[in-house]
Amino acid sequence: MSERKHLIYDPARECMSRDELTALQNARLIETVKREYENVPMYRSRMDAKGIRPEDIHGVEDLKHLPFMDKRDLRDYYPFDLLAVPQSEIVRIQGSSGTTGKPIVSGYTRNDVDIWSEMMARTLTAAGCTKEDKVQVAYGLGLFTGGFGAYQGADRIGAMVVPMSSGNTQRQILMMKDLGVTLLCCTPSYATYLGETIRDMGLVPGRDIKLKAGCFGAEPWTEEMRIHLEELLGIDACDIYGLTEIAGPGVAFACLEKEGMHVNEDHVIAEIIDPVTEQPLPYGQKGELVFTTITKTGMPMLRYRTHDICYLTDKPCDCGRTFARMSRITGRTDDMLVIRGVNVFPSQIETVLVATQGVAPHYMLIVDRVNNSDTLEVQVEMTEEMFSDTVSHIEEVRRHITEQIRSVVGITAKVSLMAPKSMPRSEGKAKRVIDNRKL
Ligand code: DLL
Repeated sequence: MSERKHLIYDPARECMSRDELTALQNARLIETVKREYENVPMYRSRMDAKGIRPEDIHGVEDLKHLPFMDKRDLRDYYPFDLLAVPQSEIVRIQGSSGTTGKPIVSGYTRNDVDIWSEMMARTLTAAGCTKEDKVQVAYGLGLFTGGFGAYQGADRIGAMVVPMSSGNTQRQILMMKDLGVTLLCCTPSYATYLGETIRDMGLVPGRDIKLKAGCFGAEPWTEEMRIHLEELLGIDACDIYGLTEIAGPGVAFACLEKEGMHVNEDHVIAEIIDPVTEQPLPYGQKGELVFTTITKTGMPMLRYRTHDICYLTDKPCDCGRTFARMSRITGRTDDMLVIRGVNVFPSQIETVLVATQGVAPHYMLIVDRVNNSDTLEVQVEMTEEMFSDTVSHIEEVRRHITEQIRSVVGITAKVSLMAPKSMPRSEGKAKRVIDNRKL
């Protein structure tokens, strides 16, 4: 990894001084607010209602005065009423089913596709990608931004792109092997599935499979899962983050230091707010991530509430980039389960499961309400070795997981150990929770 470790796509930008960066952000923010106010009636009326005029915004310091935007706005003004340009300027539509069902779409101008490609080129380079690499895109290519984002970034670098889209797992592996693919882009849950299938096919990473790195994201995953994937595939696994409304993948990316994700701060301004009081929180404090785009022209987003929970840090990174970093996402404000009054994030359970010997990282949380009381069942798959172990050892593992969950989360869950390969596999964003209380 050493020769690839500190590759930087655009050092002039990614390593600029914080003062230069702030000056750039200030100028771009002022311009964005002005354009948004002039061209988007919804945002103009929202600013008017708060008594704010574009002239009141002098830079990042004034961001806190601006009204928020949220996924609801994309639904209420669906599909085109948040465009700041005529529809004829839009060259791409990308969409997302979102985590709560109804679709949302975002329109991108040529400029927006360009900056998104640049952000993804930075992202892949940070994982060690050069034009010598062969990049397999196993994110879905379609309305979902994952596939196109990865394709555009690799294309910008000049790497050899293998645009597989998601699914067709055996064929993915055949191409990976025959073409000597070196970098894989997909969700972490699909990477797990691919890794297991590679082994089931009798192939050995490092010998038959030449992967050296993966850019995984689009769904929450834990540090424990990263370590598991690195061992399974013999690679460096980098977290990448993004959302359709802002630009798709590449809004933030891990470098090979793997300590948080650098936010592309020359294109977006990140804030953390307290989700209840809506007040900005300082670096280091966990809260809801909010983005303001400062170069996007099609559908700019001002103080867009992501509902993702993390913290920001401006501590210098050994890679030399000066962009602040966001931590791994630990959950969403809307996927927090409240079970018998206790707040539970699926990621807490994942941490316990992935760290347990004898179970595979395939799990499902089933929440229900029985006799007026919430119940949580954690279904997790056993490994083949565990499955053929003694009944008493299996029971010991089950008790261990129950204990760990109680100590980490604070509630007693029913733990069900499932037969190997019995749980559904994900080719895209994994569904980990079934909350029957919502039915
Ligand atoms: O998932 C964009 C993407 C594609 C990111 C490929 C990374 C890789 P959406 O479908 O609009 O866009 O979903 C955005 O996914 O608000 C987070 O809740 C979640 N998410 C994205 N990346 C991560 C990540 C894409 N690295 C929503 N860790 C976001 C945790 C993530 N959650």
